[in-house]
Amino acid sequence: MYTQSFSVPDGDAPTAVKLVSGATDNATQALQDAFDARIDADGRIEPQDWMPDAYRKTLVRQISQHAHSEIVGMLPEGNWISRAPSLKRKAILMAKVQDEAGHGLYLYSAAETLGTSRDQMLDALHTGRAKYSSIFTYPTLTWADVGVIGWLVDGAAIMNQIPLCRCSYGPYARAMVRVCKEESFHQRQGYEALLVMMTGTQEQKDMVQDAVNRWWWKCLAMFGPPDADSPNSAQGMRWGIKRISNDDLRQKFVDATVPQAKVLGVTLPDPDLKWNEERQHHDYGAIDWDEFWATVNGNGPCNKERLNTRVKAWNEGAWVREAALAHARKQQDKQMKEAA
Ligand code: BYC
Repeated sequence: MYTQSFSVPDGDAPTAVKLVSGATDNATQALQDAFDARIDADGRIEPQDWMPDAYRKTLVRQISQHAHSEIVGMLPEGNWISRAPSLKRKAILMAKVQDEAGHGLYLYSAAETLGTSRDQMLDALHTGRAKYSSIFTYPTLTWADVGVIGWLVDGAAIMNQIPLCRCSYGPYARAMVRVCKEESFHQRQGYEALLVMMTGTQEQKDMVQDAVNRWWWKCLAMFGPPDADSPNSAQGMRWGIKRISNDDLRQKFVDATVPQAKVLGVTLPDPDLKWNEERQHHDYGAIDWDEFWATVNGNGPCNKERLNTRVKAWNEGAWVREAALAHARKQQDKQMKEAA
């Protein structure tokens, strides 16, 4: 399994990329130099520190998309809470889906420290301007999908997110430490649920294999476009936001998952998947990037359904937000009166 001990080697940021400068005068140049020096020393940037606009913008983009992915990610699995096959599985699934809501909240809070309000971020999601992970635009057709999401989707998420615990922006890095601990549990519970199904009837085994067949390629695409087609990677890595490239993370995921699939007794649906002795990695087949981009651009099988569900939840929750604000105002007035 993927664990907290996953380590990221130092010094693999491409130094050929120059740090983007926001400096327009000497005073700003001094701030820029201090920022650059801290990044080069692998230090942390905190909310009160000066930072170039482009760094701030990139972080808001990535963290808010990440937050949106967490809360949209609650939906495919949430659909199965009422149909979980036992009380034990229902309790586990409810806890997991609740954890994802928590991850969204830590991440919105981290993004808010950059000066963008939660309302602004949610408005971008609800109006279709913001992205969220391509993986959550696919339907969960059977109970085995819930196990496979835990094993593969959360597994891919951990692979991508453990390096983010060392991201240069402090609030994001700190949020990711807790997120990764919880994701590790999510991944193990998914794998365990599948192990149990694989000791069951032939119908259950077929269900697991079918779910693996449908999710495998989507999980490989989750890591984002190939490095050569990834417009944000070089700068993100130079800033210490990303630590490992999309392709390298994808390769780590494939290499870690192949032995897990063997233990589980399923086949990964790729005839080109084989160990390459020379590279000391697995080779794998071609990912359908046209499908990936269609999904990212809002034309995946469940994009509309996911957004409609989020917008409905937001609208129906208006009275809760109003009541909470009214209560907070009342408490504040009471405290002011008592203090007077
Ligand atoms: N889906 O230059 P690139 C979870 C976009 S939560 C949609 O490589 P970057 C979980 C990308 O945003 C999973 N869009 O970008 C939750 C960019 O578009 P913009 C979410 C994608 O930022 C609940 C364009 O493609 N994890 O796992 O350097 C339950 C070019 O890409 C995707 C995170 O968000 C995608 N898959 O790298 C269970 C982790 N991939 O913004 C599980 C944090 C790429 O320029 N984010 N795009 O318009 C990251 O690590 C990075 O943002 C990415 C992309 C690796 C995703």
